[in-house]
Amino acid sequence: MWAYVKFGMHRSIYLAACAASVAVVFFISFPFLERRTVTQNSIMARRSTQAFLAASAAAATYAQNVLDLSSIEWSVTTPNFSDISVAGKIPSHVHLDLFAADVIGPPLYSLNEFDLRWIAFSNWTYKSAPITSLEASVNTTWLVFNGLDTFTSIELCGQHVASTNNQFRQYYFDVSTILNACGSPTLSINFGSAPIIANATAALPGQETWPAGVEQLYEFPNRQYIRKEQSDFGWDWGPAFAPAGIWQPAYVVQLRAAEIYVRNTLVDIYREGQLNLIPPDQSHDWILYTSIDFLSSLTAGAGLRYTLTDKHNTTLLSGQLANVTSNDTTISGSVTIPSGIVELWWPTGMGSQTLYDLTIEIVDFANTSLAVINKRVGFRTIVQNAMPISQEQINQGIAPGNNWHFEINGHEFYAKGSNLIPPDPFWPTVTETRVRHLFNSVVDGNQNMLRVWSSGAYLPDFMYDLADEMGILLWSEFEFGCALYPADPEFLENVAAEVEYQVRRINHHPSLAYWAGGNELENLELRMVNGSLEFPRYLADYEALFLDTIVPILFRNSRSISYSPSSTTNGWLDLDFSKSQPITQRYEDVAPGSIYGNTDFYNYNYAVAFDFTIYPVGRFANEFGFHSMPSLQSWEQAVGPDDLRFDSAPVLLRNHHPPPGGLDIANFAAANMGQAQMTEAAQMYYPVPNTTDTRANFSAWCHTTQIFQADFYKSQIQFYRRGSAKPERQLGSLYWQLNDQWQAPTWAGIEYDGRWKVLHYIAKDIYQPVIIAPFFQKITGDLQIWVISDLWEPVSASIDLAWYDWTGTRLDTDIPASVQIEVGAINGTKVLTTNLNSGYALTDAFLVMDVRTQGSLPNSKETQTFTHRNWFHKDNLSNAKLVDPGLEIAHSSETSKFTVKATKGVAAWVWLDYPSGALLNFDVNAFWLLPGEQREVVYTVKSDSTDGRWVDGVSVRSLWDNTIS
Ligand code: BMA
Repeated sequence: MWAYVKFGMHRSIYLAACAASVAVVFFISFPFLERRTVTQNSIMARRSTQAFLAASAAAATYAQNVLDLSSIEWSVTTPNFSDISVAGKIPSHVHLDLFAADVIGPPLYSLNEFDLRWIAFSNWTYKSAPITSLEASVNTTWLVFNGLDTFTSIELCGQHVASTNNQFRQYYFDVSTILNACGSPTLSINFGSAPIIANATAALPGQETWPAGVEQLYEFPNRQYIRKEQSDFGWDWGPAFAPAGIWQPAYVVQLRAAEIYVRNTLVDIYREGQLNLIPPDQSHDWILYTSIDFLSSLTAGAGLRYTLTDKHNTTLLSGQLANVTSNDTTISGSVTIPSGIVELWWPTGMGSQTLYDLTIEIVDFANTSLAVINKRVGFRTIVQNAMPISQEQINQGIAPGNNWHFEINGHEFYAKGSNLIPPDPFWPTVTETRVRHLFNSVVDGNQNMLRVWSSGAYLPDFMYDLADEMGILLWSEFEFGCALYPADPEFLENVAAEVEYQVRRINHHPSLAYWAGGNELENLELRMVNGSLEFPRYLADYEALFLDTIVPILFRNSRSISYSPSSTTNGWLDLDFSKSQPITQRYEDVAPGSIYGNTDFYNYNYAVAFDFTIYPVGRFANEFGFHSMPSLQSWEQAVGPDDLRFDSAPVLLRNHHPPPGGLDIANFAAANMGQAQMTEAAQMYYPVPNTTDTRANFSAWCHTTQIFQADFYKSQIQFYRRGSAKPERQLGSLYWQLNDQWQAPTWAGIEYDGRWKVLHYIAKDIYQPVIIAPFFQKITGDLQIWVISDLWEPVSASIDLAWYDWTGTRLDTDIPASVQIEVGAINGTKVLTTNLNSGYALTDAFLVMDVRTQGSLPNSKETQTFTHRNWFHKDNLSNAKLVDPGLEIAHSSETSKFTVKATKGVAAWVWLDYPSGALLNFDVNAFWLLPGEQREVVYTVKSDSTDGRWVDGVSVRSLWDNTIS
């Protein structure tokens, strides 16, 4: 049993909730509000709370006195515990500042998630030292906050300035009058407990409610009533810290007469005449539209100048923007950019990521510069095409209904990728280095699109910048998910301000691919209430928020980006651009035999995992998955050596699938269910480890759960990709989920510190441009073999097929040894169908399939050879008569390579493992070898604290090792 000690004392706390929306005073007795100092026996390195958002600060600071509030001293105190007073930081969270001051242990260690709940149930005050560098002779002084998490009451010089209640808004306040009457100004930002305020908001008279279960309850309840990162209240892959703090940069801005401060800039680049959701005419010129939000006021006659330069610093175009309009807060203008002047931006694998520097200057009537804004932009169109299937498409064999795919610069392409979750429960620890490693893995993993899942936070600009450079398309979402949301005027107004700010901030990034309103709202949430008498009201609320509020703001600001209210959807039924909200959703208005939207698929009945006949048939798969354990190396960062067991409390209770469903920290039943799904699946399909070395046994079990996960995803990805050749004309596969935000069993393919699980290697393999794949139906015994290509030109492919037994002896069967086929552009071809119910005794055999073709990547003149190997076994490997493959491994430091050889028998799921202390990836892993075959494995080291000694700890195993006791 685990040793959580619940201190018995109850405290009554007086909490002055500071949300404007909850103007009530709480008098609450809360049993969880007990403070524990958690022991720091973690080897987890402290992460610097580096100012991750410095790069996303408002771009121009021109001639004004701008004080970055991170440059002065701050203290953090709480009225709930008078003995706590520590140094505070900006940007930061209370947990991070308490950890830095040794008041608490590492939040992600062991069971600290539960032990630190007292922080979330307390109020916190960030108080500045006296601000001494302010100027007296200015016209106006402003406080600008790019992000406050979440409920604050702000005081300057002891006077109330404002209250805030939305983590995702930028707030700015004119504090000139307060400052005029203040000698030595100090700023105090009082954070109210988000869980307590969420509960109080839910209990407000007249508040919207929904049937039980509509809010998917993870840990803290009532997240849907507040505008805070939804996964801060717990999720099935993460902890619940509900952190508070000044999580993004903050400034004091002082302006003299005629000075302005730019606080946000929209740039929208689209083809002349382009409308959202409609494929534009690619021969049209570009329109570059900009709209700049500023503080203070502009004198009459202000204008806009621009310069567009390329990467060689050569100016392509410059001059005045036309159609300039301005008001008290915003100035806008546009220019036509002739089509041929600029090169297109393409996603990775489809061409180069050409970027341009755009400089915009706000000038006064005398052409004197008032502000300069720099943005890096790209020229591309990206459309989510959900147009009705045309007769021409039907004639090509495409099923009727609607399209659902993306088009880049007028070209369909196959979207390959995964879903991104917040990389850390504490965003201020998310540094550029961490994201660069992660995004490098995305590109190395043959992925071109990430879905930025919608119940985290809007990504900081530096993440979009990296995606712009690396060619990763970011399907982005507004932060709503797995619940229905209120639609009272105050809530909608709050969301409107959030949407306006975020859309304008992000829109210039060419990597921005799409906006969706929220996660699984249409396919899951609305369906959950569909039978209810209240359904019309729920639907009206849903449309008020996700159509009537969001769409006019988005479409007014951006002509370049498509939108859907829900990530998983049947798409739109009608578009009418004479209305400010043009979209009518289709919902369930579907005709039999027609195919409309995208798909989402989870099935924890592992017994049918490889039965592809139950996978959803749609135009695009935007979520699917199954969880697995992280590696031993990750677990060692998170729990003590004695806890390295599936049934230790810290390991078990970090399994949040299915979610604990509340604040009961000891929900062993739910956790056990999740563990059982993984372990039973492993047991069903593979030999499982049974050694007396408990640490090695734990490690091998963790690894085997990863093999099942990867195998299951591979089976689905092959199926979805084959859909490009089927009537569904399926054009996308984004699995759940790319990354982790702590060390725990989750759906991730990449662990918290960046280590690749088996899944990421297998996804890399099966996301190659040309693949060969088996499709076996147990019931009929039919085996089909397909070659699938997402190249934009047809190719001719050579296929080799051979059956072997586990000793590596080639079997004599009547399957052809080699076949030649043609595969169309973004299409697939069936190589053959055979039946395994008769003729073969193949229980102890497996099929090796190789494809080889020559072709070019899109927009590349270079011809290259594409090869892919796949394998198929009719029976589960748990029943296979595996033999010792006699694996040998050798290292060459000159070439940064390992050579792995099978000397005796077939090696299934060969796995190179490396020790803690370094972060690297191999170019290939989790492959198979026939006896006598060897494979060179290149490695790329991303970080190393072992002085190169990690090499000595590299080991190799295959599934056969699971059979040794
Ligand atoms: C889907 C996602 C997430 C969730 C995942 C795994 O529902 O949208 O909300 O974490 O599945 O359960």
